[in-house]
Amino acid sequence: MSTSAELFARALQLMPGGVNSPVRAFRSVGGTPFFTKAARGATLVTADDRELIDFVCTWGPAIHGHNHPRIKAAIAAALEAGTSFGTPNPYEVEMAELIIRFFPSIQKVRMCNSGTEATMSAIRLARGFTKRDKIIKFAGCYHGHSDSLLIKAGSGALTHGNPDSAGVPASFARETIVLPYNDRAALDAAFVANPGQIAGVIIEAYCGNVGFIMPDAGYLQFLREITARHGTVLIFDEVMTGFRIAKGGVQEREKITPDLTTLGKIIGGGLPVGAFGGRADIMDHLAPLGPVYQAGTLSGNPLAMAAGIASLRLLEELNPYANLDRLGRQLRDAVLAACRAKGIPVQVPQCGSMFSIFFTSTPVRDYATALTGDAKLFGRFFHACLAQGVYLAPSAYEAGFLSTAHDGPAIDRACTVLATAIKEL
Ligand code: HOZ
Repeated sequence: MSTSAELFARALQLMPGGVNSPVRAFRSVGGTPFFTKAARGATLVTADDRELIDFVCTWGPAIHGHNHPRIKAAIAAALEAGTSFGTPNPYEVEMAELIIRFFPSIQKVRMCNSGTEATMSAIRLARGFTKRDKIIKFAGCYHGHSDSLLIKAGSGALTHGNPDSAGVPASFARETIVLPYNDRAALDAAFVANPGQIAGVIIEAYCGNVGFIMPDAGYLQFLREITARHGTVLIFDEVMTGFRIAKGGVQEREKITPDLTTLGKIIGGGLPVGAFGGRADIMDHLAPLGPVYQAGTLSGNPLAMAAGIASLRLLEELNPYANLDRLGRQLRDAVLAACRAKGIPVQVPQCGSMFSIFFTSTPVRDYATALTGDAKLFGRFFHACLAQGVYLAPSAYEAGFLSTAHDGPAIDRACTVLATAIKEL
């Protein structure tokens, strides 16, 4: 089999930047990406036959570790019956029942094929429901790559210095108001300045795309109150956090009922999927019942549904959240202790199985403070970890993820590697 270097040389001739998603290209940490030929548990196996402890977890979905036997078996069983039907299928109903059971704010749900589709559709629905055009998003929050949302975005867009993408018409961008996260006064001012015009507010309730950032106490409650007061649809983007921070996502942990929620990642068990759902009176504005159009040839795909159902049923059975938080704290404490010993300023926001490492003395609570992190130092740290067999997200502005498969030797070994890498920085 070809090495990563050989594959990347070929890929560069065939694909822009040699990748199918920009953050994979290692541009912000330098060097060239490895190629993965297999994954199991907490481990990636590279084309060069290296085994890496993986803290990206395919950017969130692999909460049970890679290639879990129950999910594999569910996909194999579904495969026997066919790969796509283009008609309603029984899996979709079971998936909808599970989502609605775990997320009490969701009375009706629509499946789609990615988180980008879910957020794009939720925005259209909020606009169609309220008959208003403007939306509010928060700097550094990334809600996929549709036009309305690719403004001051995090994730790969920020990583590559392009948070406002070329190709988004200025007339579209004008309908998107971007505010600082965690800033109540800015929210108040935006509603005063745009009376009766704001269709929806979309937020990564816990940000995972500018690194991991949590809200100040009471901020999300304030957001709920102000949107309700103005008849504005509150959309929680829980593509990353849904079924990860808690079974019912951030909204369960924070006890908040948004009007709409977007989901993805874990509900596909590693296959491509997205979903959005919420109040029935809003969801019933979707075609075929209502005037807001949204569709998809592969939506509710039986293989993706089967994988997702298996993943959600495992979560129900295992209730792994306390254990995942223990692993997250072990990793956080190892990094904090090593940085303290070395005299390197660091912030390690962590909740359950999500975390970030910002090399800065400034507490990180929004986009501006995330940018105070030393990205060059992060790049050196990233490569020192990779050299010792630990794979962190290849950007200072992405969250890390843990899985149940990290429990045991993997987390112990990873903590040693991270601490040694810090010592040698
Ligand atoms: N939203 C994910 C990372 N922030 C997607 C990964 C990607 O962009 O490839």
